[in-house]
Amino acid sequence: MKFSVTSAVVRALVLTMLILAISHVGQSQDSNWNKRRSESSNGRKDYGNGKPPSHSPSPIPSSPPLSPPVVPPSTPTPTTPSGLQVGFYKGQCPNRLVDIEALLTTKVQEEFRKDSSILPALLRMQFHDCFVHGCDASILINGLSTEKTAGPNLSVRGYEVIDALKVIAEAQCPGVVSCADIIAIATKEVLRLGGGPNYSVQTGRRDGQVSRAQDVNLPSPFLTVTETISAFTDKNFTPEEMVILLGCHTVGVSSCAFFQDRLYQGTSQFDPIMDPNLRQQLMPTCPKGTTSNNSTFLDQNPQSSNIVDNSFFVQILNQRGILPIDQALARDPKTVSFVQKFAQSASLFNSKLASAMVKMQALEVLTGTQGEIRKTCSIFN
Ligand code: HEM
Ligand SMILES: *[C@@H]1O[C@H](CO)[C@@H](O)[C@H](O)[C@H]1NC(C)=O
Ligand SMILES: *[C@@H]1O[C@H](CO)[C@@H](O)[C@H](O)[C@H]1NC(C)=O
Ligand SMILES: *[C@@H]1O[C@H](CO)[C@@H](O)[C@H](O)[C@H]1NC(C)=O
Ligand SMILES: CC(=O)N[C@H]1CO[C@H](CO)[C@@H](O)[C@@H]1O
Repeated sequence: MKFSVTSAVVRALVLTMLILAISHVGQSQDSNWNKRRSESSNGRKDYGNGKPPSHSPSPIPSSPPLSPPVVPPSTPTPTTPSGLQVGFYKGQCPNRLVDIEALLTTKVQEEFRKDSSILPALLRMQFHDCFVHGCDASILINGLSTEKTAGPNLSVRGYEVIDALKVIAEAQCPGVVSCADIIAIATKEVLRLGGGPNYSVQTGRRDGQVSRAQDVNLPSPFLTVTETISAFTDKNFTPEEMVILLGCHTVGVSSCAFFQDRLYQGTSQFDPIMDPNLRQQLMPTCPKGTTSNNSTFLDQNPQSSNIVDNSFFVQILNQRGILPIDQALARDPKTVSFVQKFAQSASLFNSKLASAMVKMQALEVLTGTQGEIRKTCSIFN
């Protein structure tokens, strides 16, 4: 069950993170992203014909081409069974008129305009946080053997965005807004900005006081569909909800290590059914027998690799999935009907994604007097 990357790959990737802190945008993690992005663009150049490679750090159009269905707002809402509610922070700041959630949302919009790759970064961070110890910001804690240091964290990015949001929260509303809620608010907003549903995000989470690398037991991309269903059932998700949540792979990238062996005959992972054009395109990006730090888009529709839409499902039906588990969803009888349904209906995917996100963001949350409100998101009080 445990997700393991060879130490060589881990070292290579970590080294890259350091080495690549050179390019355009200021922060190192963004620079790393830009590097990976331009590598991906090279991959894309091989794929498309005559399409110029994009070296723009923000290839997502600022107003997505889709008009996502708007989930009706439910402003003053009662507390849900999880203990969360919409608008928890209304009137909670010393200046009762301060709408802290709105201020945070505005900052998220600014950050997204600067670097739209915070969309996949935060989505993945939210998943990793919620699936380990619930959505309690335990993934943010710095330390020698905290969740952050576990293998699967490797490409989790976006920590600096959360820190910037926390600074705003503490300035306006000291000691009130949890880091767990900041992740949730930010993830909700980037999902909308990327073309996804506009749902009402619930708040009222408290921050956890435990973060241990040994607790990180996220599903590996090499599991079977049956094993993955079982991992999601453990968290109370149906197979359909699992398929929807894996639809978050409609944005973001994967490094070679997770799909390289599908390309080459003679490896145990060799995938003879993969779309031959995709294989041709990926082989130079991830040469056989190397541990390349290159990456490619999880959604191989070049028009929507960073847009939240249902094209990921169309791609996997066309044998153009990247991660082994993503491709497996479109082949396994337990999940293929869901994949077909979402491939056919963008609006169905959008509305079900909204509910699945609300559910994921409420996973094993701490509320009331549980946990704490961290002063600094990366350090326990
Ligand atoms: C069985 C469940 C899942 C597995 C095995 C899995 C695995 C992976 C892997 C291997 C990568 C590539 C990481 C890298 O190259 O370093 C990835 C990326 C990503 N995952 Fe998942 N994932 C799963 C579920 C989810 C869920 C539920 C979400 C969101 C709700 C999600 C969102 C993302 C995003 C957005 C990226 C791209 C990150 C980036 O571009 O920085 N994943 N995932
Ligand atoms: C990562 O790739 C770049 C080129 O894309 C290369 O210069 C760098 O040395 C690589 N890093 C590692 C650790 O392999
Ligand atoms: C998103 O939903 C909120 C209510 O939850 C609403 O106030 C806002 O106008 C909506 N935004 C867009 C762009 O539809
Ligand atoms: C990265 O990918 C590009 C093409 O997409 C390729 O030319 C280059 O050799 C790859 N780098 C490594 C280290 O595999
Ligand atoms: C950002 C971050 O903390 N990354 C850590 C992920 O885990 C590896 C070890 O597997 C650490 O070396 C990284 O620093």
